[in-house]
Amino acid sequence: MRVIEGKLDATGMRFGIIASRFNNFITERLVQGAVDGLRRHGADVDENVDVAWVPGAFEISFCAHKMAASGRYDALICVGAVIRGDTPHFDYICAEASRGAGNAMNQHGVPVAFGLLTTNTVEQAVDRAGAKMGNKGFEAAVTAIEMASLGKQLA
Ligand code: INI
Repeated sequence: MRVIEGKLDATGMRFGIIASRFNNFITERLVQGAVDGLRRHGADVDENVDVAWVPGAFEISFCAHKMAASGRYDALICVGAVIRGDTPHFDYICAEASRGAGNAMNQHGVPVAFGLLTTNTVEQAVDRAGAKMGNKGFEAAVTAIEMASLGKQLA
């Protein structure tokens, strides 16, 4: 049996992080977590990591497509924070962000990790941005490394 699985070694790999500014008190922490996750697994974050900021999670899709199409990255990491309000706006934004990230991944063959928080409350978002529930930016970075490694093996 041949087992194929990604390694958690980001040495020499290039990553793009797409971060939304909306709720930036959360998303800056997610970016920090993602960069920390890449650095601690061997990425040269000064040379090989780009961070692109977009206004809100709705715009993640556009940026993910552009960065995936550029051929510059082994994997992309999307981070953002959508917090439910009183109207259905939340659902439209989350749907577009997830659809866009998935399409960018599959259309361009570049792994895209989805570190978008979609929460009912601010507290739930804080918990997932470096508090009780860890840092989803860090987790997304580890996923991106694993998938980039797997992608290279499958190429
Ligand atoms: N964008 C977010 O990233 N999170 C939110 O919680 C949010 N809310 O609540 O409205 C949000 N809205 C902005 C949206 O992503 C777009 O930037 C805007 O609609 C312009 O296209």
